[in-house]
Parts: sequence; C-alpha cells; structure tokens
Amino acid sequence: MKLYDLTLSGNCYKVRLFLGLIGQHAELQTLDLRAGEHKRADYLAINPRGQVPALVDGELQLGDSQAILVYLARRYADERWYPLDAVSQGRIAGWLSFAANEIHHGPGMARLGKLFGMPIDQAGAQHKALARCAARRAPGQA
Ligand SMILES: N[C@@H](CCC(=O)N[C@@H](CS)C(=O)NCC(=O)O)C(=O)O
Repeated sequence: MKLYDLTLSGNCYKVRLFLGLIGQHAELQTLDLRAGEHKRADYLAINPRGQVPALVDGELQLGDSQAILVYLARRYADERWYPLDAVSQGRIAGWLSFAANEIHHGPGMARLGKLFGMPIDQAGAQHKALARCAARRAPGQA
C-alpha cells in the first residue's frame, strides 16, 4: 500500500494518523507540491484531482482523505472504527463532513495564513474557527 503524501498537509495527516491507530503500514511517497509534482501526468493518472493524499492499494487508486479513511476502516480496521448501523453511519458522515467543511474553512485556513503566510482572509477564517467549531459537535451529535 502506498500513500501519496505531504507532511504538512492536514488531509494527509488524518490518513497517516489513522494508519497508525490501526497499525497498518503504508509506504509514503512525499510529493513536492511547489515543484508541481501533484499536477504531473503520472500522478494525475492516480488522482485526477491533482491533490494529496491519494492511496494506492493493489488495483485501487483512491483520492480524498475522507474517502481513504472510510476505505481503510472498512478494509483493514476492527468494525468498532466504522459501525454499520444507521445511527453510527449518520454520525460518522457528519464528522467527516465537519472536518472537510467547518474545520477546513476555519482552523485549517487560519493555520495556512498564520504559519505559511498564504494570502487568505485570516480574520474570516479565525471567526469561522471560533464560531463554528467552538461547540465541538457535529450536526446531530448528542
Ligand atoms: N477533499 C480533499 C482535499 C485535498 C486537498 O485539498 N489537498 C491539498 C493539500 S492539503 C492539495 O493537494 N492541494 C493542491 C491542489 O489542490 O492543487 C481531501 O480531503 O483529501
């Protein structure tokens, strides 16, 4: 199994963390985004979106951190990580969506601006981080 990775990427970190939690080894292939390695034809053949992370496991080529987490949980982890009952599935989808939306657009973007000097709306990102993430609950979470 190979993970196309970028050390500082939060999306890649989620996947590396979960691999560690379930004791699953993956060969890491770090891409140089500044050099545009993620837009080269050979990588676009693996992930047409030209983003990291992407996972290759046998015949499977899968991009998107949420999709990879679901795949790893179903393929390699104990069912406690991904229970199949309707309530658990709804809550898991809620948290994955929360990570991709509120966390990404709030603390994720604020981090990019503060640590890496990227030209983002820093005040807006910090406001979203405080306003939307303060409750620390996904929709429907008791
Ligand atoms: N929805 C994707 C987003 C992936 C993403 O935005 N990756 C960034 C690094 S954190 C990237 O590759 N950016 C380069 C680009 O989009 O060109 C996921 O959850 O994996």
